[in-house]
Amino acid sequence: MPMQAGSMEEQFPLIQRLNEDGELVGELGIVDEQGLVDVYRSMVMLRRFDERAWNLQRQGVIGTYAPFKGQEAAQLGAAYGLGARDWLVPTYRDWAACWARGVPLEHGLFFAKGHPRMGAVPEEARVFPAQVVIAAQTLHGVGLAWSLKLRREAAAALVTFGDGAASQGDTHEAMNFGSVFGVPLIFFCENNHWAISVPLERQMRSETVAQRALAYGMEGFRVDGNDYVAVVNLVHDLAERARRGEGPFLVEAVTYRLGAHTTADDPTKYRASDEEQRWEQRDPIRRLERFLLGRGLLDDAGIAEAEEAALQEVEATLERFRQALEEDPAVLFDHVYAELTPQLAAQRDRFVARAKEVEH
Ligand SMILES: Cc1ncc(C[n+]2csc(CCOP(=O)(O)OP(=O)(O)O)c2C)c(N)n1
Repeated sequence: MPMQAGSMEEQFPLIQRLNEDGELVGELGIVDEQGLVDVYRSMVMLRRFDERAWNLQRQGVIGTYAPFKGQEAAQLGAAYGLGARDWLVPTYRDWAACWARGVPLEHGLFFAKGHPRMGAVPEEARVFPAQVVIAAQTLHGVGLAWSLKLRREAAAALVTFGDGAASQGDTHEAMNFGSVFGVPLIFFCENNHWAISVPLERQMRSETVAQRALAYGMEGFRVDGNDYVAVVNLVHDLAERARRGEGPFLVEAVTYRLGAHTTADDPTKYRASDEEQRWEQRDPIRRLERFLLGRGLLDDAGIAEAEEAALQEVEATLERFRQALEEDPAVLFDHVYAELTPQLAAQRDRFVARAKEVEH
């Protein structure tokens, strides 16, 4: 048994501002009511996109896709808490966060398609390409943040990782190294309770992920990851502190993966439906909706309008995706190196010539 059961949950209490019933239990902080309506509309759109991506895999249009359903508040809170000059270092499940930083949503489809454009992240978004090697991005995040520090840039970085990744050696090396070098980084764990079929209690003996910060001499925080208001305020505050040289920090955003691990997974084989139903009640979108309805900032017409706008945005995203599929396959060579090596340039020429032959 862990020592002093209960004490860590007391030491790292769950930070909440909007409770499960959509009642404000803290300050709105950096967000305003109208801004929350926009965030609600974004969440609805992202949920519809996520569902659509799932269907595209079933239709054979894309390959494996990892849905973020249920994690919208954690991801938008993390992304919108950062400043324009800060950086996001994401995983394969963070399309909502990437989108909020300015990466077009079709990048999630490019990634699932293996389309070469998946690595061509718009530079101004300050987002790394999505990482699928579990936890590797924590080290990249430390390297990036260290470079920001060495260059004296007034910028911070936030690296996301899952509860499963929290057990990986890379994460521990990254936290130790990052802490020793005082890098301006937020380690942001999206604790969605499952690493494919491995539940949190089989993942670690510690009560919380946040408490691991103690071992590395960092400050750690546990935040309700389904509470957008709490997450965005916490990240905003920590990013500011990180820019002042007080980092790194560890944040555990307690959330839940409402969908399957990926389109290649069937969670009914390993988790109980009553657990899923419990977390459905805490759905971040419903929570925000309840708050906005209660404040008179949203009504049935507003909800219907959000759905309509979501549909249009998702259609526009799919259209851009389809157009990219029509592109010359030689785009494969465009986004790996700024300048092709002579060998790659030769390969490209052979590829183009062969493609022409096949066409005729
Ligand atoms: C180094 C490495 N080992 C194993 C895998 C296979 N794998 C893909 S996702 C995953 C579970 C990750 O769980 P978690 O970190 O909790 O993130 P989540 O998928 O729940 O967002 C594993 C083991 C991998 N991609 N990389």
